[in-house]
Amino acid sequence: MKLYFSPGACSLADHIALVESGLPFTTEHVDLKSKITADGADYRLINPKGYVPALELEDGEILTENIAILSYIAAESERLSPPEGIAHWRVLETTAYISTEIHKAFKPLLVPSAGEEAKAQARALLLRRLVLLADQLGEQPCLFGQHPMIADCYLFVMLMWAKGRAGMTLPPPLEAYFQRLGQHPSVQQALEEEGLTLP
Ligand SMILES: N[C@@H](CCC(=O)N[C@@H](CS)C(=O)NCC(=O)O)C(=O)O
Repeated sequence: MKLYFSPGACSLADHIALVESGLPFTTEHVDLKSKITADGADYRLINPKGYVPALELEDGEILTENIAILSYIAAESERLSPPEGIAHWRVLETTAYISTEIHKAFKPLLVPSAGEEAKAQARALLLRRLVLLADQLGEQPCLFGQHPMIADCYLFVMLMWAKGRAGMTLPPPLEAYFQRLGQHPSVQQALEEEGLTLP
């Protein structure tokens, strides 16, 4: 498998999940401005959506969208999500919440032309949505217990953005969670491979 990524982008969630899964994979950097890959290919011919992540499967199929890629990694590795039952759907439910309600809520904070009022509203909305995950986390090390699931891989990146790009102060349980996950070997490996340091 090959993950097309950009350092620190949401593709970092898939990168962490791949390391954590133990599955064999390679990565290829995509310049999101020029849409050219490290190998000099036109990324839009690989993924017409033009954004990362994209995962090239062993048979050459290209899979896109974080929720699909993370779910694929979990299914292939039989790790990172319970295989069946309500616990499986709870992990997917939280992964979808992170993608559609948290990831998308960053938009005004990433667009240079957005005004200060729009940015302040985005921070307030993000905080309200993150608080629900802090409540879900409670005293547990990870969202669903002892071990990271695909939702944790994604949430870690969103918290990294919240602290770094958005300059937000996290609710204390999420700050402690972020610090804990930041020390996790798979997270450290993915960060190192993308040349990143923690905010
Ligand atoms: N719906 C997509 C969104 C992916 C996305 O927002 N990718 C961003 C990086 S985090 C990107 O590549 N942006 C560059 C662009 O759209 O040109 C998913 O969940 O995978």
